[in-house]
Amino acid sequence: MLKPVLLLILLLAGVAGAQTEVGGPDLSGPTLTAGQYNTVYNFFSLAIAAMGASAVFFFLGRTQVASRYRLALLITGLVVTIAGYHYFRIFNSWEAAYTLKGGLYVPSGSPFNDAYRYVDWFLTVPLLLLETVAVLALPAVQSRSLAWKLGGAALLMIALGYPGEVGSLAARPWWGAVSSIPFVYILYVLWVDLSRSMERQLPEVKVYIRNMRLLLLLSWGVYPIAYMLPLFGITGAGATVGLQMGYTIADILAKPVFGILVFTIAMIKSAQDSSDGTDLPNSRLAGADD
Ligand code: RET
Repeated sequence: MLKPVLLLILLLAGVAGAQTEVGGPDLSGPTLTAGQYNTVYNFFSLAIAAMGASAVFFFLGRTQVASRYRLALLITGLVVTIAGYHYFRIFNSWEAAYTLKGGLYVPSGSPFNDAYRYVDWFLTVPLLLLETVAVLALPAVQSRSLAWKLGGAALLMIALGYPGEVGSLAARPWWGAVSSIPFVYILYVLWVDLSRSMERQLPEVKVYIRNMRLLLLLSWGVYPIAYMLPLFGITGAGATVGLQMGYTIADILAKPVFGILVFTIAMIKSAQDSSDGTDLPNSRLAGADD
């Protein structure tokens, strides 16, 4: 499983690299008003604060839950740390991409590097799915199988979307279409496979798992829609600002807010485990025991 995925990623990296060298898209942005520039600036700043603060919360919060759920919180903490770092880089790139001239923000010639998002997704999207599987504390065999299916599909989805993002506009729908195959598969696994394993969860936890899936669908749905916008001629200052705001809101929902749901599930399940005496020292044992 791992080898074909790695080979495909290397191949796509080559395709994407070649495409950017032979004159990829024009990376210099449109001229912005001070209001437009500052709105994006403030949204990036908000994302850095949200990711940084939630990282502290999830790392410290690990001690509040039973040991079998600590892995889920560790992964959640890592996801927001990685995202915080990338938002810091995106923020710096945004600052460098514009200069103030006559009251307007004009492109400085240094391109705004939005590809940081893909680097971020490549690491955090599989981890988000692993954190979802980890907090369910299912039997070990079931957890492993779900983790491979979801993690592998997430890597493929991002790797297949990237060449369309950096390549020519004509190629974008094709890459978008192939990248949507693993996306649909992830949704299928979450709605069909996971529903089967949900039967053994507490009714209270079931509600949170449903909300978690719904939040995932709503926030993740933003990315393929945003990807398609340039194909409908939606470009220019308004589109740039709207897109960056949309991505930032979706990222905060998909990572820190999603993480809070994971934390809540871990708390409820920990309380239940200690009341019925099934709080075992590690998740592997707990899983095998279920
Ligand atoms: C791409 C390419 C076009 C088709 C599809 C895509 C899906 C992207 C997704 C990204 C999720 C990102 C998350 C980030 C969290 O901060 C790659 C845009 C389906 C679903 C969750």
